[in-house]
Amino acid sequence: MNIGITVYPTYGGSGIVGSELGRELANRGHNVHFIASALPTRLTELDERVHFHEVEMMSYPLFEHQPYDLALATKMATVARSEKLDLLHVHYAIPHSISAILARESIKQKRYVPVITTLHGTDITLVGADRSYLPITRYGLQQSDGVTSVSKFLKQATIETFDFDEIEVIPNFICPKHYRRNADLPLRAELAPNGEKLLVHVSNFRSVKRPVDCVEILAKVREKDANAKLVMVGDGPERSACRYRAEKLNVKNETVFVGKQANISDYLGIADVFLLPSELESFGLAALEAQACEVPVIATRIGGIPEVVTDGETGFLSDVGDTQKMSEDALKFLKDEEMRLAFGKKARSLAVSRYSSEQIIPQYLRFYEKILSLSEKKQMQNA
Ligand code: GMT
Repeated sequence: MNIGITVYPTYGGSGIVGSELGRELANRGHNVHFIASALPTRLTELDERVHFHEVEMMSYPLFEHQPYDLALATKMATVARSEKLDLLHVHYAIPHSISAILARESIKQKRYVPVITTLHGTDITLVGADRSYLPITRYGLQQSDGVTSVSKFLKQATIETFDFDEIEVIPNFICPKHYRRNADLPLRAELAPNGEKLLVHVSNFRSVKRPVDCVEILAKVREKDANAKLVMVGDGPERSACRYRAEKLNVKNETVFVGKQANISDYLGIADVFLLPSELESFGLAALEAQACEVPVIATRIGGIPEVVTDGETGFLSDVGDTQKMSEDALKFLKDEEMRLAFGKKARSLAVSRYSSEQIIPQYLRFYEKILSLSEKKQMQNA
């Protein structure tokens, strides 16, 4: 197949999933055309099957705000025709599904290119649910040829907010070869030179991730185990609030901010416990990546997290903001190595058996085939 994929290239889980999906599809012999404003961060290499088409923006004094959605639609239509795309698969509804529908409609006399929209989370739960975007998001869902969501929770949230239920749940995935335990890396010696225990958090430091709670958890853990350290991977708006809290709680020297990293799997591969105290999470990709690296997860019992983290088996779940319980749960792992290892093994085995790319990519391919055959039938009826 010739597949067009659009993602937000630099920020957030939806871009990661879309990019990894493209790479996996190319590995299986498909031609993948990324259409985005910049090269997606996880897409470091292009080859004969992975192409990148940059959305060009014309700057014009009349445009106070550049109409990116229209430039994207134009690029999608151009690429769809020149590369004979079979379908356009967009990640994150706003504005990608609207641009794709516009592209499809603008060229449909020559070639009908079905649009598949994958919902990731805040496109439904925050942005899409806001009154200013709700009607256009609903239109995007209704007009897409196929819609998928990354969790059962997100499907249900979409039904409730948009009264739209034609959604196939296809969960996020990991490559088990890439995400694996690697505790002997020199990185471990660098971050824990005196055998410290490492609590690791990975996110884009938006307030919805509650990264400050990680610092609270560390401070509470250190009251009982002075050997614990916190490694904060990523960057974003809450980073300075985290630093400030670390200073206030006297754990500044034990909280290491390593910023954005390309090699997330290295940090997860050496972690002892992973922290994800989010306020909202439709899936929690970082928790899945951690589990694939045999790292037990301390997270909140919200959104799609309970679909990914099995409370009492692969980690422990708490109410949002309950840093006391989260710190007690983290301590259980730090104190009992046998238990930590057992949870880690179970976490890896569930991650691989339910969410490996070997399981999930065929689900996308079957969905593509279903949508292509349905839209072919529709075209024949309309002809
Ligand atoms: O929260 C983010 O990091 C950004 C956001 C996105 O769409 O880029 O992430 C969402 O999609 C991820 C991949 O499907 C999910 O793992 C995250 O749970 C989800 N974030 C939220 O629901 C807050």
